[in-house]
Amino acid sequence: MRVLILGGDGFCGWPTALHLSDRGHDVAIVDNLSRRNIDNELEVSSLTPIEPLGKRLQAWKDVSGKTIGFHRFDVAQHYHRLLSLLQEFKPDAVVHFAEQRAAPYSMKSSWHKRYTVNNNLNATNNLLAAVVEAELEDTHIVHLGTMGVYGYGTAGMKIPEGYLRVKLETPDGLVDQEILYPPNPGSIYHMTKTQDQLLFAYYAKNDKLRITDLHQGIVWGTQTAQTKLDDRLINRFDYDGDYGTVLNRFLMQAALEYPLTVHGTGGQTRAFINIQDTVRCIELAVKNPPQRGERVQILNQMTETHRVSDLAKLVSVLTGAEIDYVSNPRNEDKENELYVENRQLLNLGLDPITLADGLLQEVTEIARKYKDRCDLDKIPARSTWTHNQKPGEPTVK
Ligand code: NAD
Ligand code: USQ
Repeated sequence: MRVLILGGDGFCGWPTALHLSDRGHDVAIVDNLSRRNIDNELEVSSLTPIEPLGKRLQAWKDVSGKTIGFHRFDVAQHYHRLLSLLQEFKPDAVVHFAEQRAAPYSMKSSWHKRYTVNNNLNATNNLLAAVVEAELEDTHIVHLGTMGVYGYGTAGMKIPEGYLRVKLETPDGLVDQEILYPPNPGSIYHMTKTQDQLLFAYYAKNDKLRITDLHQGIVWGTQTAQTKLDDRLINRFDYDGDYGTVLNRFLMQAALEYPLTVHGTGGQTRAFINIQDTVRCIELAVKNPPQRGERVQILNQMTETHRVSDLAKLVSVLTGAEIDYVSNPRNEDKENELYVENRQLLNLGLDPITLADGLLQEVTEIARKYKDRCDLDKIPARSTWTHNQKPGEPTVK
């Protein structure tokens, strides 16, 4: 298959590009390197020493003999570049990662809110409009969405895969209907993903585009079978207060003997998936498109749920790290239960990696290896959701 990967230099996109290339697909990446520029803006870098994309691609050629193409442009702004690339490359699938993905970054200021909305919604709409204009009737669009579109409190109900069955009261009595699960985003970033869903639903209905939306949980881990093959292929590891996600942050903090920064009481329950399962799920999704004219295929891409305080205790037992309960910089429920349906990817053959599989140790070792690259000042989460909140500064250091 010819697969175009939008956002292929990022944390999920890079290992996906390698995985699909390894499986024999003809892969090309589009990326505007905005993520690397945001590192410059925040004055932070990946804990792991990632190479420039040109070096990464040369390393992959040296190791595998395979070539991955690269096109550097902004999907949200350069519509005609995207259109002509689609017309030339004629991809069987486009995997769309090219969005600003950090909730805290999206809440930093009015500029960051507007940037996130403009970037994410225009990237998605440009892709959909260009696939229609290029008349790529069979091209399958696979988008990386988020579990956060659902909100996390469901009063004990299992979150279905995208759609909710409801009964409509009509003059003829109750009528069954399926609707998109009511969106309930917890940040401007998550809100853009709920709006992406409407764009997908509309283009699937009006233009019969074939679309899969993967509602992914929090990704943890860093390396995959391919990124391990050569130091120059190493994947990024975000640890800072804006981009670092919770479990990777705890593992990195433990490696540095820095108290684990639990927000509030840590009663929030979230969905998780290891990066190696991310790339496998995307391959499964690419291979299993919906038919033209079908509704958007929505798959919950997560393998387990954990409460943040339980994760902190687990990492503490594993490593001896202290736990610090810091004031929560976010506006979110203090605690919630979370039950998630994820049968579709399991039925397609996903065999999940879990926290119990020994990988926590492997990630801690990577963090230990590169701990000298960490800037301790970048660890606290300082973006707050509202003006009157206090940032999550540690109480102990
Ligand atoms: P990332 O920021 O590491 O990667 C995104 C890539 O897209 C970057 O390389 C960036 O430069 C590029 N990009 C952004 N806007 C672009 C544009 N307008 N034009 C061209 N390139 C652009 O993020 P990630 O962690 O790899 O996440 C990828 C996707 O997966 C995101 O859409 C995110 O919402 C979703 N996701 C991530 C996680 C996670 O835990 N990392 C969890 C669930 C869902
Ligand atoms: N948290 C802490 N301490 C920390 C960091 C986070 O207690 O040091 C808490 C947060 O308050 C939150 C939870 O951990 O309750 C998760 O935070 P996170 O930063 O790990 O995840 P989130 O902001 O939800 O975003 C990440 C990715 C995003 C993706 C989302 C999937 O950055 O791209 O969409 O996970 S999900 O959470 O399922 O919506």
